[in-house]
Amino acid sequence: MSARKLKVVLTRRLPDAVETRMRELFDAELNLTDRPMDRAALSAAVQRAEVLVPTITDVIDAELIASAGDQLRMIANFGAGIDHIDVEAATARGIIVTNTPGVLTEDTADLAMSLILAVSRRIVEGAQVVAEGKFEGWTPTWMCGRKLWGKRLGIVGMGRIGQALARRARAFGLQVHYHNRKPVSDLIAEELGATYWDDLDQMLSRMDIISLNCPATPHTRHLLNAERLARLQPHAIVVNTARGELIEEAALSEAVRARALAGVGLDVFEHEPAIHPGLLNQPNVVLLPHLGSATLEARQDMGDRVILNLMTLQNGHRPPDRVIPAML
Ligand code: 8YV
Repeated sequence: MSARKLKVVLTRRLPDAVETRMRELFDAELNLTDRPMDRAALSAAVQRAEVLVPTITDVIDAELIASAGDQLRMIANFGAGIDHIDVEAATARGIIVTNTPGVLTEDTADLAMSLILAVSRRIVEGAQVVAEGKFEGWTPTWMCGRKLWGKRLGIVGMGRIGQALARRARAFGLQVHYHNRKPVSDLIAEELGATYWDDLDQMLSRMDIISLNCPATPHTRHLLNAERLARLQPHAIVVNTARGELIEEAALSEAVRARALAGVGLDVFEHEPAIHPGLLNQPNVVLLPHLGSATLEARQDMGDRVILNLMTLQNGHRPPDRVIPAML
């Protein structure tokens, strides 16, 4: 006999194939307008859903979790980062939290590498010159960026995405350095030719390129603050495809305008979707609208991961992608 279908509430539109499968397998309530749910709508959702499927645009804090009905069994996030969910509060109420790890690793690493290339080689600036009809022919000294080959890349956060970036960086001739809570295994360190720095400040002052690839937690908020930004070399560039909260955006804007930094590439912002005005319209700043996992394949795979977690719960098993407070 098939299990009773779980009542599932999706807060946003997901890819068609994912939504269709969810309708087949569960008692799934879709958000056909794709308008983000406001606080009242979210609060009503956690009072009727057995599983809530939120995204990064939903704030699932302790207060919202406290207002949930006893029927809420799981919060199955469509996305890897879970900094918008109070996992401790959920776990304390016996509500399972899951995410979608692994399936957006390669795409996010591609985007980090793209930003490194775009900033170093002035790709966006060059494309803009052409688009504006201002290209008047090649010159020996015009639009020179910086060579990647042989430079030092410092990766902050050597999890899945950090390692995937390191693999790409090696192919571009970059020397890989990293800071992490603990060193990676000898096998991975050898494969990546990666040098570990337990002291972030020491690493920052020696790198040509810094890439942020760690999760946002209370410990990593403003990890790059004014003091740390001042440690960077003036020719250094900073790339962030992780979470905006990792950087004190006002201080970054000041540093880039004061030429204390050579360039910046950001896919995420401290007060997303708002962007510090000082970062706008700067030739050495490349800004993207949170595109890390924005491929058709990754979004489908993320949906499949959510379905897997839902299905295992429905069948009475432990969902594979549970996030537990000790992991944070
Ligand atoms: C997702 C992301 O698209 O998965 C993540 O952590 O940052 C994004 O690339 C987003 O979180 C969807 O909820």
